[in-house]
Amino acid sequence: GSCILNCAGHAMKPLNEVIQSAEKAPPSRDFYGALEAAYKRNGMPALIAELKKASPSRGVLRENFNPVEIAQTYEKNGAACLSILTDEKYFQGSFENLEKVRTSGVKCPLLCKEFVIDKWQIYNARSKGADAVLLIAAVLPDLGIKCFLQICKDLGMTALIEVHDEREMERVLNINGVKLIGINNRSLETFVVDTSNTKMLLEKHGDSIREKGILVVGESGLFSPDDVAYVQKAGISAVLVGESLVKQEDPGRAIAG
Ligand code: IGP
Repeated sequence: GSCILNCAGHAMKPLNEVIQSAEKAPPSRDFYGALEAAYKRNGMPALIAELKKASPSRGVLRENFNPVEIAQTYEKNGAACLSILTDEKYFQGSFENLEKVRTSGVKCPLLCKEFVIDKWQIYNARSKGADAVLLIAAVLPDLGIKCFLQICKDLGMTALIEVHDEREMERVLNINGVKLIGINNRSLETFVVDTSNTKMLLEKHGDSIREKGILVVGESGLFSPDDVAYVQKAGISAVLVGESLVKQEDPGRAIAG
C-alpha cells in the first residue's frame, strides 16, 4: 500500500493497514498473567528483563548487542517477561530487535518500550509481535490513557502505565481498567534515581491499589538484591531491570546471582 515517511525517514503504513496487520498477527501472550504467576510461584518480585543498548543518561551500555542472545539468556535464567526498547533516537532500539526476538523461539511475553503518543504505535507494536506497551502518564492526558487502554484490551495486550509522582498516581488510580502500574524511580527531567519514591507512593496508595487488584512494577535504578528487597518490602510484585543486567558480560548469570 501507500506509505508516508515519519520524521526518522521510515515508511509508515496508513492507520487502516497497520490495524489490519495487528489483527492478523499471531495472538498475544498474557504479559500480566506471566508476572502474576511468577510472583505467586516464587514469592519474589517477577522479573521484567530489559533489552536496552543505550540510554540518554548513560550512553552506550553494551557494545556487542545481540538481542536474541540476550533475550535467550534472560529467559533461561528466569525472567518472567522481557522489555525491548524500540525507540531509536534515545535508546538505539528498533522494531527489528523486537521482531527478531519474537521469531527466535523465546516464549516470554514482550513489552514494546517507546514513547506512545498515538494509537498507531500500539497497532504497530502488536503487528510486530509485542504483547504489552508502556503508557507514560507524564506525557498523556487521562483521555489518551483511557482510549489506549481500550485499544490494548481489544488487541489482548497488557498496558503498563508508568507514574513518577503522587499526582500521576492519583490520576491513574481514577481510571477504570488499569491493571498494571509501573513506578519509575528515575526522574524524567533530572535522571536522578530515588527508590524511596516507590516506598512513599505505596505507603499512601497501597490500600486502594490492593483493593483494585492492581500489580505494581518497580522501575529503574535497581542494581543489587538489596534494591530489589527494598522495593519488594514497599509492596511491588515485579521489577523492571535494564542497565544492571545489560552491562554484565553474562546478563543471565547476573539474574541468577
Ligand atoms: C529500566 P534501568 O535503570 O534498570 O536501566 O531501568 C527501565 O525502568 C527504564 O529503561 C525505563 C524507561 C522508561 C526507558 C523506565 N521507563 C520509559 C524509556 C522510557
